[in-house]
Amino acid sequence: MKLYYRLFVITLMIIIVIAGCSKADETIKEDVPLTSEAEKKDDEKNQEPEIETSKTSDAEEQKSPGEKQEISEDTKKETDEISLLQENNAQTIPEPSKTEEVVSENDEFTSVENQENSEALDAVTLKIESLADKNLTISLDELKAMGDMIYEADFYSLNSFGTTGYTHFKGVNLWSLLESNSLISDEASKVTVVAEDGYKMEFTIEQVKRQDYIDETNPDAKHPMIIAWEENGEEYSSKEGSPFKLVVGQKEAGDVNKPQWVSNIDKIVIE
Ligand SMILES: Nc1nc2c(c(=O)[nH]1)N[C@H]1C(S)=C(S)[C@@H](COP(=O)(O)O)O[C@H]1N2
Ligand SMILES: [Mo]
Repeated sequence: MKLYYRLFVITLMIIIVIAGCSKADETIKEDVPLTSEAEKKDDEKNQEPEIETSKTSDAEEQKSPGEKQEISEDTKKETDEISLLQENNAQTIPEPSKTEEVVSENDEFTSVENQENSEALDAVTLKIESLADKNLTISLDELKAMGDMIYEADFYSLNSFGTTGYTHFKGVNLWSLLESNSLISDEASKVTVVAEDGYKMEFTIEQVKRQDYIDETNPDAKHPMIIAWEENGEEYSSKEGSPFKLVVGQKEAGDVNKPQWVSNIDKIVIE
């Protein structure tokens, strides 16, 4: 009887131990999926911006098929704008590291920081390349101080779809700028304005020299070609690329002048 009792007690203890273990197992099993689900949610959050932007570019792609060359130019510009935005977004993420402290602690962030700084420095200068290696880099502040050479007016625009508009621009008279810096040599025959996205417009010296571009809706207007840094009272932000735009009026009534407005100028080449 004593033996049976002992066996019974031992069996009971074994059962209790086993039951205890499986309970503990369940607790662990419950913990595991909880953690991974929390991680999943975090991952989803991190991916959200990516999903959104890829949707945007899909929408952009759907716009282009079957449209004319002019449209694909615009679409390209818009796509470039989106990728620029994406780049900016990518650069916005490490922004909390902008304080000196974090920068010196983390080499990776230091290089991002330096890149940002050099891009910002590049952006506020206008580069002019000319024959005979007479290259010039002018800062925005220097341009703003050019007194007489500064031109401000409402410019009429007509694009190839027939869309029209008026935009107020302030900038420097391009011909005066080139002349006063002796950048137009006798051999020079053309001026090419090149944008950061590769878009460019080529002009003859005579076209750049001309000071009486018209506005077919305003008989009083006589515009020079200008390099604008301000549009409708607001300066361009160098965060959105080079803050310079070439602006020109119309050669004659009906002249489609808007495509000639080269935005985000990278450089001006005289050859
Ligand atoms: N850098 C750059 N400038 C550009 C273009 C471009 O693709 N890249 N497109 C041109 C064309 S075809 C037009 S109609 C106008 C459009 O100007 P908006 O974007 O201000 O409407 O910009 C012109 N300047
Ligand atoms: Mo255009």
